[in-house]
Amino acid sequence: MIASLASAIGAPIVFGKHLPKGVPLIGLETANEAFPGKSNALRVLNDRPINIETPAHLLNDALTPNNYFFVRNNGIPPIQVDVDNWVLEISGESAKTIKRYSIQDLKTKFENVSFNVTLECGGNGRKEFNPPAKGNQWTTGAVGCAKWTGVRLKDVLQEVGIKSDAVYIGYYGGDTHVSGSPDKEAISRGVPIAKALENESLIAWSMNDKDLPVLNGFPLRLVFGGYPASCSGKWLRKIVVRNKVHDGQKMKGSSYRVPCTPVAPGTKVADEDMCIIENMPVKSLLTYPKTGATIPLARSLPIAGHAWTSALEIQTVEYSIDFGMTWKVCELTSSDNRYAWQHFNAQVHFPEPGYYEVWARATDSQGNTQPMLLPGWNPKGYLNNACHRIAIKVVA
Ligand SMILES: Nc1nc2c(c(=O)[nH]1)N[C@H]1C(S)=C(S)[C@@H](COP(=O)(O)O)O[C@H]1N2
Ligand SMILES: [Mo]
Repeated sequence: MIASLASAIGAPIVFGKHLPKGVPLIGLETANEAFPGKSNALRVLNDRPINIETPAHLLNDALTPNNYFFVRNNGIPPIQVDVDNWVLEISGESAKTIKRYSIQDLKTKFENVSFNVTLECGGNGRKEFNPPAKGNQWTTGAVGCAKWTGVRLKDVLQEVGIKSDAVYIGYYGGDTHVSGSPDKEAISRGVPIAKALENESLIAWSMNDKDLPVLNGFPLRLVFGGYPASCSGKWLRKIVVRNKVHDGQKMKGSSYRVPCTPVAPGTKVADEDMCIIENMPVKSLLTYPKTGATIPLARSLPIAGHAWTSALEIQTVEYSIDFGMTWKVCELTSSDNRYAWQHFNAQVHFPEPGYYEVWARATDSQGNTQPMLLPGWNPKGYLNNACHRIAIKVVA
């Protein structure tokens, strides 16, 4: 009994023999019945549609475990998925033919590849904007980095053939609109054709060497690094090659768009002055320690986290303990591949007992860096890449 608990918890239970019979361990995360495959340590923002985020300290792993990966649903996921009979159709006015593939076809006809790719919702950090924006009030947890395995979208598009007038691809998924209406998509977005043809753009069936979790798109999804995760269609059923910017659900109006030129907070912006978000900004997250940690003055504090960008790679990560007056450089790992997050760490010394904040700031290979407190306000609260802050108390 104790042995099986120890293996579930991932550590020996040192005084296990004294644990009263029938008493559950509070450190053991039980399966979450409402959200299959997801840890009950995640934070639920909405349960219809399901939107759940990951507390920063649970993102400390190099690759985000499937049960910790955030979920952003716009609609209701398909209830029963018949993997063997799942069909992906490739069509659209700029496709040379219409082709249909089973998952087995994809696995056998095209080179299977894996990339570690960070996915971040365009609305991550929305909670900090003022005046506030409607929508899920994400704090910092609508991000994760997983190993995705599948086939390159470009290989599949090449076999289908794309016409010279192709400018965009759009996706359709197997989820349904919250209203239950069968002829309304929950979401149907896409990317410019150049993005679709990138080496790391995938049609994936696996996350961290396991099937995709039901809530993350099982059995098939798109994965585009560096773009808002809304482009990475889940429960993927159809890809259309378009001769114009895809006009599916949540491509138009103010969805996943920001003002084409900066505006003052609270400004009303006409739809035609809103531009589609493409590359996501450089960002970082402190995943160790958990905010609120207390340490003795005599010790230095190890800090750790990840940084990511849509550029080639992260160049430096720095930290500050004096509200941004001075910065010190962290150690930084190199990138596994483009769009994988990189890990940083440092040993922090505090001069005297008291309250501190550790702030982290990343700079990428294009010289882009993070704003200390907030980037420009926008009506829908997208693209908040402000420095992440954690609170630390140092005691004598
Ligand atoms: N079919 C479908 N694909 C979708 C969505 C959706 O609701 N339905 N949500 C999108 C949005 S807005 C985001 S941020 C990502 C979230 O991916 P995740 O839930 O796997 O973390 O999926 C995208 N793909
Ligand atoms: Mo999103």
